[in-house]
Amino acid sequence: MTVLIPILGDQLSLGLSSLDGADPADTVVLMMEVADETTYVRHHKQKLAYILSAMRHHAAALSDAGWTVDYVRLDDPDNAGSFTGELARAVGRHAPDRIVVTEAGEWRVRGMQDEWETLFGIPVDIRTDTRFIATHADFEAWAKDRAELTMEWFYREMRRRTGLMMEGKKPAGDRWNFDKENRKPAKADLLMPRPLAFAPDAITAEVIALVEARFTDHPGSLDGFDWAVTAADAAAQMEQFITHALADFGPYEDAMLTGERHLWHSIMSPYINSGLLDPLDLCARVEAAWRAGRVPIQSAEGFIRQVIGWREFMRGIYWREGPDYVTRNHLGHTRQLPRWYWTGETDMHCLSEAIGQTLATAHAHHIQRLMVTGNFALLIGADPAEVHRWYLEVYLDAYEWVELPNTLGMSQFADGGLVGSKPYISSGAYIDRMSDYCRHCRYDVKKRVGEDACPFNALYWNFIARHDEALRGNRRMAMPYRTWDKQDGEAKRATRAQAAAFLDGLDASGPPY
Ligand code: FAD
Ligand code: DLZ
Ligand code: SF4
Repeated sequence: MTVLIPILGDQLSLGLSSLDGADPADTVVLMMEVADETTYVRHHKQKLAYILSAMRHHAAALSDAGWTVDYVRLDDPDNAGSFTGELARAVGRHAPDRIVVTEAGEWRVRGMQDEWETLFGIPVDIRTDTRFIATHADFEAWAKDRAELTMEWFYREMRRRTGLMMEGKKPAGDRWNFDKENRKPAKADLLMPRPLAFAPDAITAEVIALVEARFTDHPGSLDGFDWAVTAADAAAQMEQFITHALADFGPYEDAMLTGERHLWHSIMSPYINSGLLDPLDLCARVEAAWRAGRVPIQSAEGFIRQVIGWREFMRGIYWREGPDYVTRNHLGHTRQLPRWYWTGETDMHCLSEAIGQTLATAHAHHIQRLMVTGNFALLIGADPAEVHRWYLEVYLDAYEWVELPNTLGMSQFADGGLVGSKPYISSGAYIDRMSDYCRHCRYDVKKRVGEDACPFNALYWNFIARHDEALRGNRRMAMPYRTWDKQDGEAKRATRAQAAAFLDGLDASGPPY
């Protein structure tokens, strides 16, 4: 009797549910590098190098733990190029009696898994991914009778369920949320904590050469690749964050600074999304740091809310809304993104910083994604499907289950308010308040019209005017509509003309391929 256990590139956890109860003596673990996964979007080169290297290191860790691993490399001449094709070859090689697999993270691959039983004529046991707190059924049970899905209520459920930051039935510190103490702008600080940098070992160097040679038309640069690619190194990065950055995570969560890529963020998303770190273990360590008096409550609570609140909530929305979620376009936006989204070459400093760092490292922090690149894409009326593809391509942590609801829902309002009750839009004033970007920019953030006026300003009011019908009734949009209504006809006309001229001149030409 042989059991075949395929492990996908974002399932790199030794405690994966498909391995539960398996006997190494009669199990073959299958890992597959396949062309379809490396090209279903043009992933950033660092994302490809990270996943392939982490997969190869994980295969070694599984072997060390006593498992028999059948590993198919991308450059294997017989590689079938797809999960299903490679599974067919593995069924031929090993003649398994059954297949056991942990459910895939996204609809596209889940659809393949559902076909395997019929295709191969053997039982396929598709198991729940126990690395998440809420199962699909749990989320459905929570969501089904609610008029609105509010993350905060879901988050409280997750707190109760995990016991994280709880004192019996009450939240630690007697409050569920300490955000009032957060959201401060930051000043340049020479003592700012830095994440660890991991020099590529021989396996990573080999993968980097493969990616460099084979994926020349993918965005991003491989220079300076310094991601952790093993569970041990990811754990060291976690300790670095908890020891040096977590204390100030809360206060500076929304801050942005020129040249500072990480600030007090954890950079944990690549590792928890691919399986090198366990999100609950990470949260338990964060809570322990607070209980030991090493970090303030607003930082520990703020961090845990992102992981057991937002992360789980986004996954719940993704699976509940179904495979058609990706086609939503509530505001009817159709514009292509400017080509400089793939080069960073724009004189808008905030955008050149956020995009430049993205191309250099395959990472940007949340406010850069939401209030710089996302905000701009929404204000110019970019096609949400294209915006979604861009985010899925360029970030190391991007898998559709988490990227899509963040992009299409939270950032582009394309689901009409399911994830966010109002569009996340702002003029230049917000960026000026939360960053030093405007001080380094050729545009004047205080101006709305004129050659040197910050483009965000006219675009913001143009968006408000353009979407009057869709948004005026939204009570959270009452304030901007009141302000717009108070402006005289000439000011309105000049603002809209400024926005129209900017949009006309925008190099809205889409990706360079
Ligand atoms: P930290 O600021 O240190 O936060 C801690 C952890 O909380 C993160 O590691 C992450 O796991 C979790 N988290 C925080 N915010 C969110 C959120 N909104 N949704 C889900 N998890 C969250 N996150 C991804 O993991 N993958 C994506 O593809 C992704 N795409 C995004 C696209 C857009 C348009 C936006 C606005 C956000 C996106 N996010 C995505 C959420 C968030 O920006 C990243 O999780 C975060 O920037 C990762 O950096 P960090 O690990 O330093 O996060
Ligand atoms: C993202 C990715 C890439 C680029 N390559 C592979 C691969 O070659 N083999 C693999 O098993 N997984 C890869 N992945 C991650 C998968 O796309 C991910 O596991 C699915 O999206 C899960 O639904
Ligand atoms: Fe961005 Fe406008 Fe500030 Fe320039 S002035 S950095 S374009 S917000």
